[in-house]
Amino acid sequence: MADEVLSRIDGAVQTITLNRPDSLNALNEALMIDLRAAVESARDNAQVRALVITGAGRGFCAGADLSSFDPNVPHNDPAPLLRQRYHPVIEAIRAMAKPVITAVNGVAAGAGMSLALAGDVVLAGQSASFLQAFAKIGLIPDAGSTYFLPRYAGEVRARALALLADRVSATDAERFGLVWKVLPDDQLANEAAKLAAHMSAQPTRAYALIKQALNASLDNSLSQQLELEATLQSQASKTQDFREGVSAFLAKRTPKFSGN
Ligand code: T3D
Repeated sequence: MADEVLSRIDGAVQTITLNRPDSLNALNEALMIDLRAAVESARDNAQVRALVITGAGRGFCAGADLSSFDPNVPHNDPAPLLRQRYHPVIEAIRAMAKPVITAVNGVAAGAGMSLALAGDVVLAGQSASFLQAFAKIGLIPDAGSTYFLPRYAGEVRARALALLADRVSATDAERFGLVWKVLPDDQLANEAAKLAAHMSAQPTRAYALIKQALNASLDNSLSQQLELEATLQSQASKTQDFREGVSAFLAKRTPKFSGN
């Protein structure tokens, strides 16, 4: 069987490529199992200090694979599948103590859009598009879309995107706050690799603590968030990279961060 997910490590960067191009990288069970394993290996490998997730071919990910659904047979309850296969991937990306870049090379639909939005930095090729496909087939947004959309795009856009299920261009997605940068298609892979290489040489422990603070931010009061910042800053200030950052600043040289 073809590898549903490709994974390679260059230096301190792991790149995971969804690899079912004929179906725009639709998420079947084998792909989800492999994706979870690849994401968890990136999380657990101390050598890896940045992760890129992208798609093979002209799509990023078309969401759940609909080809095995039989409209004449009651559909298996999706809740266990979501809990076992989708949630661990989305949660691992968000909680990972290293930066995750999603390089959206084509259409990101349904849970594929959720996966794209789970990244810490979302890059998109000019011809990429985003689609909350769920309502078109009588489902609701899952895999985190109802969490990400109002937080990133605001309530008004979240509701319209989810309910109307219109396909949105990369440029509009950037305008809505769903994408950090739109790049020419032929530069996306290189720019994602360059950004990942840069981020993999930054203070990884501080990055992890920044993610922790931002992950908690919108659920906290100001007082709670101030307290969390103080606690996490205390941890950041004990890292080798903090010492290195200040030493480099004072010596007017470029810091060399070890990630510790
Ligand atoms: O029970 C559970 O699993 C619950 C979980 C749900 C999570 C979800 O993600 S639900 C949402 C599922 N996804 C969709 O509804 C999207 C379906 N796809 C589309 O709407 C369109 O394909 C796109 C808008 C994504 C792209 O359109 P276009 O015109 O660029 O491409 P296309 O021609 O429609 O698709 C190209 C091929 O990919 C085509 O195959 P073919 O005809 O060349 O053999 C198409 O069937 C296949 N494909 C696209 N999406 C899926 C898919 N095959 C299986 N599953 C798909 N989701």
